[in-house]
Amino acid sequence: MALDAVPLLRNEALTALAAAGDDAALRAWHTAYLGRKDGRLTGILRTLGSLSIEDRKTVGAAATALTLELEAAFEAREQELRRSALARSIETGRVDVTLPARPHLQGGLHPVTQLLRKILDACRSMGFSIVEGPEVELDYYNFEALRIPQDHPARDMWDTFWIDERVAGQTPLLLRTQTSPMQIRFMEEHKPPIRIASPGRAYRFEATDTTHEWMMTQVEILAVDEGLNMGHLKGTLLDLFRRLFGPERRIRLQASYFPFVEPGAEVAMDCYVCNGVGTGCASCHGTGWIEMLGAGMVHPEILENMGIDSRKYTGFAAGMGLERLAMQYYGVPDIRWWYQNDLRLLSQF
Ligand code: FA5
Repeated sequence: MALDAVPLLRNEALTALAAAGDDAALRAWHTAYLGRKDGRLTGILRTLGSLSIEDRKTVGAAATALTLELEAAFEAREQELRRSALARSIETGRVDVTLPARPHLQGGLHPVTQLLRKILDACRSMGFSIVEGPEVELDYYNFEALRIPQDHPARDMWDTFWIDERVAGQTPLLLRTQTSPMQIRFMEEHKPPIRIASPGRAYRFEATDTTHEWMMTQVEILAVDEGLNMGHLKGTLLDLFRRLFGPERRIRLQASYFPFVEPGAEVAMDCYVCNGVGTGCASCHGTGWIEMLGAGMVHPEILENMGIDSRKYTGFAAGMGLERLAMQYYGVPDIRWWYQNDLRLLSQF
């Protein structure tokens, strides 16, 4: 062994220690130079026996001194690395408590759903039960049982999405064009007194514009009992609209035609923007009135078909489209905006 082995090893070990940049490198360095089994210093101590007594003393003392020096240097380097790791983590994980909080985006109910809930709440408090029915419907319920037979011109009032599949032995399938089929489905199963409100989607094969969508939400109202007349229909609708649009609202019934009611009516409400004045009002296009829904007295033939004695019982029904109602309620000028899902619009409600 060369006598300068210890100083050479010292230089090499200290250079390598300065280059060890993390915990793993530090451990590897310790094993390589100070390891009890295969460490380089242990290697030098093992070969002392081959030296003269004089050299053995010198080299032995130098090796012992280097062991102490390297252990101390190791500890110092270890602490240095810990300090800089801590400083780094403080720097990168710094929290600025003075920053304004990020807004917490919260979802909300669609305005049409909000209005639907208001209407159903009002219906419930007037004694109506809520029932729902299928959106994929049989021609029988959507048309035939409502006195709209095949080839009847009144079918033109409802542009229909037809479904290719058929149920064996049944009339064709379609996407219901209105919620009125629920009148039939309910009267098949229940006898008077009847008071139901039936909400749900209805579909029409429609060219869309500012007031026409191909999908809409309707609420159907049906009441069948002894002695019901147009006065009850009018009173119910007036109460409903006053609850929604304010206690001073008035409504107007105009004769209209739906095959399943007699008499039938288009119901309008006085414009709540101009209070029915009309002149110059964009909301009601200067008429003072806003068309709200179709309604009428349930046709006696339908009651009889459902096994309800039409000499004893009478009924009224109404069907309203919520997207148009919501346009009035929230002051939105284009029906197509509801389902474009633009958050700039929807987040306002
Ligand atoms: C009917 O659907 C009848 N079932 C209403 C009825 C029920 C009459 C019970 C008598 C007794 P109508 O097609 O007019 O009627 O539609 C009713 C409402 O749905 C309209 O007043 C309108 O608010 C809405 N509506 C109709 N078509 C569309 C459409 N394409 N887009 C948006 N809303 C529509």
